[in-house]
Amino acid sequence: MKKIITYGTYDMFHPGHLKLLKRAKALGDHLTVAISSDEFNQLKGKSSYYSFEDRAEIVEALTIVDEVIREDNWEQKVTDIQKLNIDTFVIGDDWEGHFDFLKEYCEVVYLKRTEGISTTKIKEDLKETTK
Ligand code: C2G
Repeated sequence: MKKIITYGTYDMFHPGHLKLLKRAKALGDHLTVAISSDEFNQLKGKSSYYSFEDRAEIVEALTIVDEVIREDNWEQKVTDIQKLNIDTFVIGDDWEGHFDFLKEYCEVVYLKRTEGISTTKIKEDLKETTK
């Protein structure tokens, strides 16, 4: 069984998130998604609209997702990959090159980001329409 892992905040779940997860799952048989905790989001300089619990519940409900874990820090990826016997680490190409160090432990794949959509853009567009 080929195991895939990916990491992210996944706030205000949108088509860009879904397209990433679908392509990640298509690379293997089992997909684990590590959802950034609220505390880790602060470290990332991000504040999410929904709590960790709500963001994790939405992603966990997807049939293409087999497992959800917490992402609490930058350092846990290596131990996650070893502990979970991960074959492939996947993330959007906005992170191109940032996680090449994981190539020592598993395959690393950067998938093209879906253009024109982001949680930030959704918030900005909504602000415009409600003016
Ligand atoms: N994504 C995408 N297309 C978009 C928006 C996001 O493909 N239009 C992808 C990102 O590249 C990422 C995933 O969806 O792979 C989740 O995006 P975010 O929730 O923004 O995650 P991020 O803040 O990038 O967290 O340790 C890694 C970090 O936790 C990644």
